[in-house]
Amino acid sequence: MNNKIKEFQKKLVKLKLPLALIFSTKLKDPAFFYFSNISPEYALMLMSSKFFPRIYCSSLDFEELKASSRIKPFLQFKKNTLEQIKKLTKTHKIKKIGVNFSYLTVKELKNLKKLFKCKFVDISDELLNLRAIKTNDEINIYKKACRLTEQIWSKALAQIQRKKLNTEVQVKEFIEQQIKLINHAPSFPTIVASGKNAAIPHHVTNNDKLNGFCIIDFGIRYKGYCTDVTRTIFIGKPTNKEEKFYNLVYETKECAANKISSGEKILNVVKTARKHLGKYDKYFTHGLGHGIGLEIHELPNLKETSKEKFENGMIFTIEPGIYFKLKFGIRIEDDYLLERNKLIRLTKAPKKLVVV
Ligand SMILES: [Mn+2]
Repeated sequence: MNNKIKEFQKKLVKLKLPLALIFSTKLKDPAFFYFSNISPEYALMLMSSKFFPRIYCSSLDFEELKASSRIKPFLQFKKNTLEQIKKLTKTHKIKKIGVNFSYLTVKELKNLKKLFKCKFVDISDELLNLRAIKTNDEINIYKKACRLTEQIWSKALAQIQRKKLNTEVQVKEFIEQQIKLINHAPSFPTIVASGKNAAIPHHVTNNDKLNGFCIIDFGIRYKGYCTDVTRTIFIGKPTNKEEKFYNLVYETKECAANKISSGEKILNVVKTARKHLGKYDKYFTHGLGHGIGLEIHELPNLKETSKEKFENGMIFTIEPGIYFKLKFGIRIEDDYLLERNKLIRLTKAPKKLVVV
């Protein structure tokens, strides 16, 4: 992560920002964890464009986090810490300070403005762009996280096949229990949507009995990083037409994946996927995918309005779906890594519809 710190410092120089303050407060900025490997209750990271950063951490978890912090010096946050930093800005004639607007409350920013007589500049885009390109360490974490995610799914599927799990909520609870058993957490509340419910992309899992197409969308948080996969299976006997719809969604995912290379415009890939759906395009009502990382939705955003290009080191989902209101829905989502201009599928949704 030291390279990422250097890269960020270069961005600060470009922005003519000699100083950035990254806070871990109520809103827990993931950028704080990104650089330091810790997520304190209350702490401040002082990031200068020239010097290695330092952390001021409140006494609450100071001793515990001191050892695991990647960033040293690791100092105690005291009553006068902000005053001292203010003095520093005066001595060095600093007029502008970068802060992450996405992770400060309005009140926190207001208080900062009151104390410092400086201009505060939003650095949220720079931080997000930095995080979009994964380091080798992050890639290794992801490979493991995706393996664990697949194992959890295999266990859940086996239970569904044995008729041990018969309702949406039973599947959700089983998956989340298995995630806890290996000492991890779900990256978001598991979605299980079956029958008509599957036509609602973010349906709230309920007690309905599994029937027809069944969408299961879940992920785990492993060492801070989120996976996100969706499987669609069929309970009962699908018609030929229903099987064809599954194949169409699967092929759309493959078709998008085949188009991806470093330097390819994201919007072109989205257009290719939509074109593949043909007349069913209008039933595909959400984005094609999204970057994943410390947060479940990160850059790149696989949307038609995107102006970005795919780059090596990006980890993202591809998740086409079609939804027929009050009838059924299908979504297939895998996690991918673009590495050395090769697209690697980190999770593997089955090509053939799984029928239970
Ligand atoms: Mn997703």
